[in-house]
Amino acid sequence: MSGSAGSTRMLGVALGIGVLLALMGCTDTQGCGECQAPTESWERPWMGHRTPVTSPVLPVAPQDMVSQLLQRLEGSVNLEEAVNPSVLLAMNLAGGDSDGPTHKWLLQEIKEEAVRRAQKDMTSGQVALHVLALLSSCQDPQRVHALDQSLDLIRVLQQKTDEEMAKLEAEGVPKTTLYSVGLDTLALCLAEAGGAQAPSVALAKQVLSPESHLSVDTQAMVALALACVYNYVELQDVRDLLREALWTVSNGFLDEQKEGNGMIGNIYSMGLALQALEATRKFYAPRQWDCAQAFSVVYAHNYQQPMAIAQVLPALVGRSYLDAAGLDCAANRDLSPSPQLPLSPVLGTHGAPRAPIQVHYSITNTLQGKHFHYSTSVTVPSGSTLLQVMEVAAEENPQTFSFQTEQTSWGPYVTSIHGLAASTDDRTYWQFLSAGNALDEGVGIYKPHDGEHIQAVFSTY
Ligand code: B12
Repeated sequence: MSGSAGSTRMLGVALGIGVLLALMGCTDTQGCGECQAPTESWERPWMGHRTPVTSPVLPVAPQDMVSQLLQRLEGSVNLEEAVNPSVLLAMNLAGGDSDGPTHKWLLQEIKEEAVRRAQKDMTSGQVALHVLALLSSCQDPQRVHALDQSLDLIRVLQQKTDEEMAKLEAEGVPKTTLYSVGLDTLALCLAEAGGAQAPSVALAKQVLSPESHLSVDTQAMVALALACVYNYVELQDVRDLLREALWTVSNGFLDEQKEGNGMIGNIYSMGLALQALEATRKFYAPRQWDCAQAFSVVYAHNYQQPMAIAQVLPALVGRSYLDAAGLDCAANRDLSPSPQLPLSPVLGTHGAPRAPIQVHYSITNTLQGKHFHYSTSVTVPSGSTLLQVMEVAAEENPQTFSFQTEQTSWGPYVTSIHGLAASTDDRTYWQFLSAGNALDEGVGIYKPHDGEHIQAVFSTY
């Protein structure tokens, strides 16, 4: 193509985008989610009216980054492993090909898993994630058909949310976590089912309580839930409470972003924090969000874990989990990954043998039963994960350093060390620290450096 023909076409594309942006009502040219589709409202029988938040699939991040992450997400789907509803949710929000085989397989597995496990051994948050994944696939969660059975997943979610709330009211802590209660509330609200208002009030109170120190991830999930419920609530005092909580969370995030040069929490909380800031604009208005600064932090990171990608991708296309129920499933999806796109190389798996490093590893329990503290030093090839360090320690001294893991959506989760198991009833877990600071990655991906001291400390949450 000649230079002038090429630049004419480029100009045409730019003008086309300009017209599109103008039609969308975009207010600036920063390209990070300023654009909102025209909204409409309709009557709801159970809670007044709501305004849908159906923003368009407008790639606000560079298109090739979105396509690459989407491709990585689809590539992570493994027929041998448990399905992850967050992956389907993100694929739908980011405009992945809903007719593709991966998408169809995921949807079918999610329905089957719901029918098989929802009433047995799923937590409320897991049920909520299944509801969100189904809603984003234009499926009715009240009628999930699979394995010759039919299940009302909303009813299950309402029951599990009631259990969370009963414990929260009686003991000040939910059955699982406030993060999950946020997910429950969001899913009930988006499904337009009853039961979202009471938990939203409890969550808003938690946000505003000076005693509760909620993580960025939890605050973000709670903000998404409250922003949804706010649209339905008519009682003035409830609206005021939700507005105050949303103002508090969103302004806290904006302050933290300013202090941290764009970072809110850590790199893995950015996905939900961006989603929350996108969904709560009216609660911090007239304050402006320097979204370009926050997005630049995310652009600089090469996300690999499917869960991390699943949480950040919606924000990169200007959407949030709040859009899960408002997707036009019949619309033409044009963001599906192009098969030719090269993926970044997986580093450090082959080539020259890696130099050995030494890692100091200790395990401590001063919380429960017989207290203990053991230390060791292990030598592993550089680039080894903490999990590999722990495996070498356990091989060398199984009596002391044996441990167990459980596969989760974020990778291997350490459930027990030296025979001492974490318990959801007691709210205990094995926490990992380096030089006294909690690691912000799990053992499956964290790579200690030479001479590093890693501590595993039995803790409460
Ligand atoms: C609640 C929570 C916890 C709780 C879980 C308690 C419980 N029984 O519910 C506690 C406090 C125990 C916890 C611990 C840790 N967590 Co945590 N956790 C979360 C949080 C806020 C919500 C997860 C959730 O409930 N999801 C909803 C449910 C329905 O989905 P689920 O798939 O069933 O969730 C399970 C897993 O997520 C698992 N889990 C929770 N955290 C982690 C961390 C890792 C590495 C793994 C493999 C699994 C795992 O527990 C959940 C409940 O069973 C997320 C935030 C987020 N953005 O996702 C961080 C998050 C997943 N945790 C994180 C981290 C780093 C940890 C720790 C490694 C911290 C540390 N330094 O020790 C430890 C895990 C150590 C270990 N033993 O292996 C990071 C993971 C980042 C990454 N790239 O790997 C996140 C994203 C927070 C962040 N922004 O840094 N966590």
